[in-house]
Amino acid sequence: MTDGDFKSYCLNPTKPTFKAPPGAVDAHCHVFGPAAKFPFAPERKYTPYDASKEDLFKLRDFIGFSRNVIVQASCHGTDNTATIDALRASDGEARGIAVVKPDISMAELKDMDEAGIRGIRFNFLPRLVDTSVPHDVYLNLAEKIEPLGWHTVVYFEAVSFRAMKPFLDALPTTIVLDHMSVPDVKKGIDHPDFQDYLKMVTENRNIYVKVTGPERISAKGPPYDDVVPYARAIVERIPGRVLWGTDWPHPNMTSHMPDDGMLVDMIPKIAPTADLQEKLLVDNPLRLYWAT
Ligand code: 0GY
Repeated sequence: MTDGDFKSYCLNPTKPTFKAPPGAVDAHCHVFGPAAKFPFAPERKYTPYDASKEDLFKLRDFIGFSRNVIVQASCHGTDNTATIDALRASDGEARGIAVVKPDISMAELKDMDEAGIRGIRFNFLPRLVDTSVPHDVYLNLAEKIEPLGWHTVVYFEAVSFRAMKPFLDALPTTIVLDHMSVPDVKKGIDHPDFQDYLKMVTENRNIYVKVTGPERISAKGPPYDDVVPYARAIVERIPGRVLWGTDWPHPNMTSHMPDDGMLVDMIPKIAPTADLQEKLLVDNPLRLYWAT
């Protein structure tokens, strides 16, 4: 287990100059703890600082957004109580993504649905989780949650793209890819690795992509200009299947801590027209998370 180098998220973010359209959704963020009430998982690979639902909702208002999608992160394992506690406190303005055990019952899934969970996350990063679990285990889980109208959120990095593709092709649900699957920005957008990825997300109409996580993808650091062409290429190629989020409170960052206001000000660079912004921030997340 490692402790990150940061003791908190950015406490004094810049007020963004970009004005998000009414109803905008931050579709990738987390809550952590407070550990005294919601202990972290014993098998976790890092220990984040506490990041409360109150502070998440404060940030949402500060950056001019209306809603959140709270994603269960590996440090809370399969105990989704902190995520669900935040959903229940959100007055319907938050939905969630859970991480569940393979033997979870339909009754438990229905309780989660009632609380606002709308999907489950499969994490394939060796630095975060045990990646020896066979893909069939995840396929069975996806089949289990499909009748609820839920989707699967899949987190892997570009280096595993070719190994992951048959799994993505086999998933029966809508699929959301975290952090645009972390492209290697040193290769350039014309490299076959990114072009093949772009082709897959264009052709597989089950797939949505989160154009998030520039702080994890950039080789140069803020203001993450080296990530913009990747996000923009995806937004322009599949405008009806992209999502945006802050990734607050940026767990497990060791190089620097991003300014969430500055991340919001990247939006017009990656979605340059009002129409693209409306799809990215409102239409697409509402269709995926608030249709029921
Ligand atoms: C993220 C990214 C990270 C952490 C997790 O599940 C997690 O612990 O997703 C990461 O370290 O890349 O989505 O915030």
